[in-house]
Amino acid sequence: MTARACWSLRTPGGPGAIAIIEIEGDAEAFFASTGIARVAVGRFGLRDFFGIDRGVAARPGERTVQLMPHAGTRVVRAICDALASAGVRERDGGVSMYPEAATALEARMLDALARAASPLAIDLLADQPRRWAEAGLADPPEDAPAPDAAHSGALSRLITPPLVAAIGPANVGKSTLLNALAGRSVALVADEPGTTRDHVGVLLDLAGLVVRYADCPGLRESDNRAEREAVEIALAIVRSADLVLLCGDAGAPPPPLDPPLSAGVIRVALRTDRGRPAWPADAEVCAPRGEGVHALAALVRERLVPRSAIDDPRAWKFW
Ligand SMILES: Nc1nc2c(ncn2[C@@H]2O[C@H](COP(=O)(O)OP(=O)(O)OP(=O)(O)O)[C@@H](O)[C@H]2O)c(=O)[nH]1
Ligand SMILES: [Mg+2]
Repeated sequence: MTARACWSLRTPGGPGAIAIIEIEGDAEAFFASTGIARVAVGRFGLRDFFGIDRGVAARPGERTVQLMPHAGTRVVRAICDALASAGVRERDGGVSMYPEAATALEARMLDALARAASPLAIDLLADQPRRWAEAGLADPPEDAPAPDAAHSGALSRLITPPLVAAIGPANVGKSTLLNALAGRSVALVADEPGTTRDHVGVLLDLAGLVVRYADCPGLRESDNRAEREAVEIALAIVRSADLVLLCGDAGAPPPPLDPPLSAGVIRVALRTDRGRPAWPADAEVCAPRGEGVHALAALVRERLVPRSAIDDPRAWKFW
């Protein structure tokens, strides 16, 4: 199915007890295509919604079905996504988890605001209805071209945190760096190669950009199977990262990454209290003293979401 049924959310978005998702159209085709067990006209019953949640399904009319799942935003969103996958489309123009929104663009903006991870996103998103109106598109269609095409990808990182992976030889201070960036102790530190066995993943606010940060085990030869596997996992994380911090002791160069990465790389010289690096580092840090930590955070933000994108006054395609 189909354009033969469409859904709309009857209850306000945001967490609550029960949401009502109303489907209008060919109800029999709706049950057949979604796998939700049929409800007869005028009846209701407990139903499974795509394995996501169980709730009441009601059939107040021949062509109307109401699904009443738990109203946590994630549950509602997952069910709406599953409806979309089953071919049930959102009702044109108005369906919204945000009934207070005057336009579909405003609803999209409120939805992005609810999901946005980075503080930097808030003002930018809130300003979007004004910017789109200025561009002559007060309510742009879903497939409207992005006025700032060059920047949309970077700015989207303000909504969905990008992955930053720190990697390098063992015992050079990678976990100490993470603790300094986090401003608290999140990773174990010890003067012993192989201290980080499994990667440590945390959400970090780096100069206003929230990133998923993975502190990886040190790269080193080992007879230990678990340690070798930890290094394999670390390399897989690095391959999927948006940005890699290739860390090395200021007194010894970091290893070249082989194969070369598609992601950007920042070469970070650590433990600079023991001397200046003899290799071209992009950042020099002495984490226990806090030296170079803010500058590194700012460099990460600049590489992932450049200031030129943040300051671009044009409308941003954030959906
Ligand atoms: N002198 C000095 N020592 C540091 C500095 N940063 C970290 N260390 C010390 O270096 C040792 C190793 O630090 P870790 O942060 O555990 O190093 P790592 O790279 O995470 O090590 P693995 O997890 O084994 O790969 C610890 O004894 C730290 O206290 C620094 O800037 N200067
Ligand atoms: Mg470590």
